[in-house]
Amino acid sequence: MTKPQVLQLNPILIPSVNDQLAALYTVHRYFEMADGPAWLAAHGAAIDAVVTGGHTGIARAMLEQLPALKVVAVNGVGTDAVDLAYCRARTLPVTATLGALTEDVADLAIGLLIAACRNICTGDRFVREGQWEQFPQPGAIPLARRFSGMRLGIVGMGRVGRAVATRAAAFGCPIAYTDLRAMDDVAHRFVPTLLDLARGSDALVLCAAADSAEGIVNAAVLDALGPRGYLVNVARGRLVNEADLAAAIGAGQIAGAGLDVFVDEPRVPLALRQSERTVLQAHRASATWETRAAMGQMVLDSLAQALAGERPAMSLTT
Ligand code: 8YV
Repeated sequence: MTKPQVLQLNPILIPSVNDQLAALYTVHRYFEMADGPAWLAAHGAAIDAVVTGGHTGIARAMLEQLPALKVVAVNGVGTDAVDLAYCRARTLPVTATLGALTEDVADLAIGLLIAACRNICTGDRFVREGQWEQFPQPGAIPLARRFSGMRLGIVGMGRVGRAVATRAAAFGCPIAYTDLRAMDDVAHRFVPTLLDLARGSDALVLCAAADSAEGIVNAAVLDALGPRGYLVNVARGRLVNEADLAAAIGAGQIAGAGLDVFVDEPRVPLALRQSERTVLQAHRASATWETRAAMGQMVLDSLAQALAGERPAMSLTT
């Protein structure tokens, strides 16, 4: 019996997941093809399933070249790079790895915030580059800012937002949040507008889906956050107007930022790369062995379910 054909748009970093994919399916690694579009034009009609990453998603034009497709399995939780309405109309399941990465993303959010307000990366460079020996006086690095007790404004109170709140509560941080609506099962204070949340917070942590929230963190929000305020983004780069953020960082309009995601990855504006106020990561919030293994298993399960003609348990569209 011929194996189902899987088109893989992004690498998976867990060897056992790749082994299982290869054992069960004929896997075409799009990201390694010399001429992907030409391959797609020749072979797209035979593809049964797509595996992609959250940030990569799949272009609508590519979906239109895959008439036999039975599932798009996103190896991630963000589906903003997939046209869900189109997939719904095609009764095409789009699955995500719901719940698998919550803890790791929340861990990194707290880590980035502590790193930004305690100048951990500046201190690391200071020691690593031998500057401590050159400038041994205690004032060579400016005093930092306390994290415990900071007023935290969480933008997007989904799984990750809630996990950030749990962690921050253990640090004695008063927590408020904004979202499309107040949530009955969340005890923290709801603030209807992002501007008001920024005004009343020492740090904003972005945990929201980016489906319809492009550029919500703009100059006005950064201004409201103020010169003692920090921004953390572990969601999607395009939630932020990056030009406004670069200007605010450069001018000291906010105190600092911890960023895991950017508008045009892997390109990061020079102003953000050169500033001592920023702590930067290369979209790594879910990048642990534990989480990526759990995500990979969910992708395998979703493929198996869809290709057996069942509705995948993690489908968002069917
Ligand atoms: C991953 C992500 O980096 O879950 C998401 O939406 O962006 C990240 O977890 C990516 O999906 C890995 O494939």
